[in-house]
Amino acid sequence: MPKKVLKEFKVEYLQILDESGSCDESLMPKLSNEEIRKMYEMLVLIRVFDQKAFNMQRQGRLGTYIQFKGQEACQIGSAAVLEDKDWVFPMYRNSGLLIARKHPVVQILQYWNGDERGMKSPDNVNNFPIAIPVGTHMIHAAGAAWAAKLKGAKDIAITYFGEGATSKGDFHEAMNFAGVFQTPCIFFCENNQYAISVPRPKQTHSETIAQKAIAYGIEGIQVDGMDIFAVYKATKDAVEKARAGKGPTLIEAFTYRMCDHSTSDDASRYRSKEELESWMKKDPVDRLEKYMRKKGLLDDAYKEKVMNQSKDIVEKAVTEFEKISNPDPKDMFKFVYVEMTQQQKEEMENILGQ
Ligand SMILES: Cc1ncc(C[n+]2csc(CCOP(=O)(O)OP(=O)(O)O)c2C)c(N)n1
Repeated sequence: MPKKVLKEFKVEYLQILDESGSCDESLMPKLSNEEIRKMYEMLVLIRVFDQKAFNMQRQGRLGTYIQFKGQEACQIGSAAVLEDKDWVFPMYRNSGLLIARKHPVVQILQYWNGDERGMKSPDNVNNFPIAIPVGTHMIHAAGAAWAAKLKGAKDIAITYFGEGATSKGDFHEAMNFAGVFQTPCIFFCENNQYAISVPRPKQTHSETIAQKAIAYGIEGIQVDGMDIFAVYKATKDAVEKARAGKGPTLIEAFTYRMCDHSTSDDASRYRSKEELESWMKKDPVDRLEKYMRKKGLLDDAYKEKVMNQSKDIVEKAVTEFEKISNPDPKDMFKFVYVEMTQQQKEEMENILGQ
């Protein structure tokens, strides 16, 4: 007996700007030249920061660091849509996103040097601290979005995570909750193809991450994560929908980590040089640059100016960081609760000998 088709689904893909820097004008979001320049300046700034932080870790000047090279368009393109009061729940690979969200560069360095004070969000900007545990912050975002809805506020929540995190229960719980309660929550997956050394096909049998939304009655879309205009447009659509009370969206940004997983990793042990090189051709910063050259928005002098101003911002932050970076190890114990427990006192004594 032929089976009846109950329902059919599709997964949409969005690319606006291709590798050669040509853009599909019919899909292009409304952006002024000034807004495009601002995006470019942010892309360069966070790339310069990323490289500097990595170098500092290698020089023994920073405890640890998680690079995001290759994923800049995901972070800058989506942040460009958000308002300060929106609730942002980032992951460890989101230092670039935080910079775009007005988080002082000096504090980000402090944080990666083990000083938790670095994660104090600037006043009037609703950034949560980055989540080091994989995926746990997705449920916080679903809850914050629900709170905004109950309060009748127009704020939305957005959470960022890797494709590996979608194998965790937290992802499914958060998505289910957001779907059932139609919370204004955006799930932004930076699918960089690897969860440390585990490639995406070993992480999930789904062909896309976007299709996982279907199971929860949520809209899902895959975008070219190296294309800042596609990321911007998909996030803008999702944010407008959420603010209008029309529920959550899952955005899968198809991207690549052009660096090691962390400063304790060596990606050359599990990825080929050829694979990396093929993704380098899609580089999000080069791509926007090509587009801007074609449109007369960028020339060599402007490019150099942006590079110099980025280096200047980062170097100033490094100098300031090195002046103030002297956390007292006792703080780890002293600031967990208002008063230290007996156990903490003993731990402090055992570890620090006082
Ligand atoms: C709850 C938890 N389990 C395991 C880890 C160790 N760990 C750190 S990163 C990572 C892989 C995550 O991959 P993905 O979610 O794809 O994000 P990506 O690092 O690629 O950006 C794992 C397993 C952790 N930090 N937290």
